[in-house]
Amino acid sequence: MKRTLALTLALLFSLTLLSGCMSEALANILKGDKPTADPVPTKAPAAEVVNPLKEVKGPAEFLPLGVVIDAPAGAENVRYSVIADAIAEVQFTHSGCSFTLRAAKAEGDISGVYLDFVKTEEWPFKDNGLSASVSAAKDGATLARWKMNGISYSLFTPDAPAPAALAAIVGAAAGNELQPPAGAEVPGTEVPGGVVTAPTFTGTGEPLLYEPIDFLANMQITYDIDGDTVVETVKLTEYQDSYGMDYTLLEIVDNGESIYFGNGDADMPQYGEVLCLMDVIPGDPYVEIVFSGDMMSSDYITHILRYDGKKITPATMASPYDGEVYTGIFGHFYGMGEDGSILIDDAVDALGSFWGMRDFVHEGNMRFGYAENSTWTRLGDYSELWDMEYGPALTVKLPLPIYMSGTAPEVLAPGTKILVTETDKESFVNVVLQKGGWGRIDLEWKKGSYKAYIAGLPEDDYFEYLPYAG
Ligand SMILES: [Ca+2]
Ligand SMILES: [Ca+2]
Repeated sequence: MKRTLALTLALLFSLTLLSGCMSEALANILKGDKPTADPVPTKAPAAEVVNPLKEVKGPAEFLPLGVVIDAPAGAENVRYSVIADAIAEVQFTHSGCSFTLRAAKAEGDISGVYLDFVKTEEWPFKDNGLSASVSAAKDGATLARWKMNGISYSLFTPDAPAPAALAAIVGAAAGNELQPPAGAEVPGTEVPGGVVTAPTFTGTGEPLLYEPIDFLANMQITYDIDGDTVVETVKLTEYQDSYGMDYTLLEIVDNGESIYFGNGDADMPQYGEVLCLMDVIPGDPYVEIVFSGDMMSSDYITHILRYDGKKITPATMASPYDGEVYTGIFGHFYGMGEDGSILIDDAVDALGSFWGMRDFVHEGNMRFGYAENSTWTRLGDYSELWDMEYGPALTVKLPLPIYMSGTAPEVLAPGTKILVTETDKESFVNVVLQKGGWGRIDLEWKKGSYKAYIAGLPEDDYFEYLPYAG
């Protein structure tokens, strides 16, 4: 719970990013507009003003961006930022130079550095056939850029680093030794440690697919998904029936034979919003297929499918509402956390509706469930949302029992404004108060009802308006 909370409090998600589109701010940065920590004020509603550069607490907060970077061991003055909700940035000093390390799931130059470089060299990585492009300016300022697994990286220093130091830091960030050109002092085997790098399969040498292989654009991919060294083709077909309704069907073609998923055996998205291969369940020879999208009007479903060479086994989940086991996980697939949990975002009903994210874990046999102590945590910035007419903030109408800071019993007076930030959907919501502080409100959900009771009274009795969606 703590991790997800910390992770989400600091992030201003835009749903365009969730669906994989580049945010305008990011697009501008890639075009050459420098991010600024001090955005020009606009007349747009306060909630829409997004500061593109946001300092965050640590590398865990980069996970929603799908990147994993950190400063190397021995680094000092380490600072973490997220730019335009898309680029992870770590600033640090090392070996007498200041460095800025960036990573993003994006094409092009993410460095934000616009200098006239006098020379550019390709420095090869030792083991993967890739290289980093290293450019130096007249005064020694140096920029290294490389790309791995669909992620662009840059490392910039305005100082003049020793080639060995630069190679060691790039190598540490990339998880692969970098070889400076002949003549430069070759770094020892001692690469700075303490750097988090993408885990790798020990068996086949293939990267572990926490990083998804996205094939939504083509809706088709050829890959060995069952680990038998022969490739399969995975295809998504979108079609309309004679009434104009949209449907989807997944097909795996293995050795000339087709096997289907979605023809009546599961709720399916009307079209794909996430379609990728990803090793959601590690430790087996299979690469799972993740297919997620909207079934109809913001009812999302996520299918995680495993093909073992004979049959497709879909992920299931027991509904927290009625205990029934359903095929698929209700909610939109956001990605995976570094601990191997999967992140699902969805509309959550708890004293009104909000868009939240929660950790799920694989419990075995393709059954998924909430991670222990996880909660649905509101996504988005809510610091300016207190005075809108129909929520999301709630105005207390009846004296409301609450546990301030989770433990101190108190009663909130009518007129108090609160905002739901978190819920387990079982027994409580956490709220922040406009006047400051946070508290926990005990709720009871009766079976089959999306509305809850507080101290025996229906939730509606306590508030002037509850902003439920749909
Ligand atoms: Ca195969
Ligand atoms: Ca697997």
